[in-house]
Amino acid sequence: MFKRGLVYGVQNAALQTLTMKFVRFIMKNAALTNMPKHVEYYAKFSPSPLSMKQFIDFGSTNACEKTSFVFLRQELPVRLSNIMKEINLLPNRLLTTPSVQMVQTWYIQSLMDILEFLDKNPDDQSILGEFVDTLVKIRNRHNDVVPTMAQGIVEYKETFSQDSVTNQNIQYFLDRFYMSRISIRMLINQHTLVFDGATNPLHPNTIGSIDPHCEVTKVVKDAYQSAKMLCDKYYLSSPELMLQELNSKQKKKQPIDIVYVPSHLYHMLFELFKNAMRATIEHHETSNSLPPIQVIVAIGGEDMSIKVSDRGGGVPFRRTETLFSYMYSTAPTPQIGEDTPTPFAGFGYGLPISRLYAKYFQGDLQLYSMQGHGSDAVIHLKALSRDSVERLPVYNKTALRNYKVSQEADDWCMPSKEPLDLASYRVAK
Ligand code: P4A
Repeated sequence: MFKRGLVYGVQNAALQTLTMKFVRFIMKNAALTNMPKHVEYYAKFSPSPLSMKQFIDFGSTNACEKTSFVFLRQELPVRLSNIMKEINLLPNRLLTTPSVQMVQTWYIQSLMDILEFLDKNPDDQSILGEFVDTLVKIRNRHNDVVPTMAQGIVEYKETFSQDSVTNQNIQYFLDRFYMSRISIRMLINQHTLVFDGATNPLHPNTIGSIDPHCEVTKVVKDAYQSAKMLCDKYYLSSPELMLQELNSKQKKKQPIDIVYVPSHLYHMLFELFKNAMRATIEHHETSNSLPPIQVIVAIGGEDMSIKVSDRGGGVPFRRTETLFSYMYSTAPTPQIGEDTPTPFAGFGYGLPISRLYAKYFQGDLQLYSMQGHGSDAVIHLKALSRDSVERLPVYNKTALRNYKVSQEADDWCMPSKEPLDLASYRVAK
């Protein structure tokens, strides 16, 4: 019995290895042979960035589902193909990991799904219905792209060195890849939300996912409350919120509002509050009072900015960049039973992806930390909707060149590990 089981186990393992090799071979060849034709064609087009005004016009009373359909069946293949070209430029050791191969097959499948609609009649109402169903299917297929890519990075890190060139290359690719994903999901969300017939009963005045009068402090309070709930759960206390609004541009005393996607703003603020709370609590472990988190919301002629300040002791200046690094913040998923840290903050890609959300409509997210004191995280967004235009990666010669950077010597000296004793050096000379 035992022997047969063992033999069977060995055969099974060998068979599995062989099957995996075969699957990878097929997937790699499928990716390399089936893809080029359509991808090559659509990657020659540049994506067309939309402005907030265009998003709103697509989704307003004069909204035309037909126009949106005709636009998307061209624009989605263009955005998918542009980024698929960049996936193909990843170093082979990363490109051939099962995770990245999986993501690549999702992109191929979704491209094929949309191309099915090329020869369909836009005046046929049932075609428009099928298109919405296809978009929903595509959105669901790509739900787990972020953790799957992260798994690919883990696998790659195990076999490759974590030098700064590798870090820069991964950073460059993932910033563009995730920005492309944010934009594709935005297009899909707008079409499916606007043309599903019903208005959102909770937010009757939103246009798809856009709120033409997004009250910033409401979102600040929501995000603070959610982070506070988590924080109370894990640490049994939480810092207070002090909120100040400075309205110099719009009518004074009126709440500040902008044309924006509330879910994007919430995502960024929730992340910043979790970080600020964690730093505050861990820095004041021994004292029995916590300094509050101070938030300032300000608007001027060009910018609407939100500053989240804490007195959590800050991080060394040298480390602020690593807080935004995909490579350095990718840890293997903790094994069950191991000493798992509290899943409160500091996991995964919170900061880098929040910064992408800010940049998506021409804003930014910056962290100014003073070690020994605390951190200021600032979200800068455009105050005017005409300045809020999608910021999209495009595949071209410049992008291609950025994937071909090689490991060359730095043009700045490395500090010596054991500094010369200058005094004795001079004597000796
Ligand atoms: N000090 N300041 C911050 C952190 C520390 C901080 C921190 C130890 C570091 C990592 C982390 C969460 C917090 C902050 C506000 C921020 C970011 C970092 O927005 O006070 O998780 C990765």
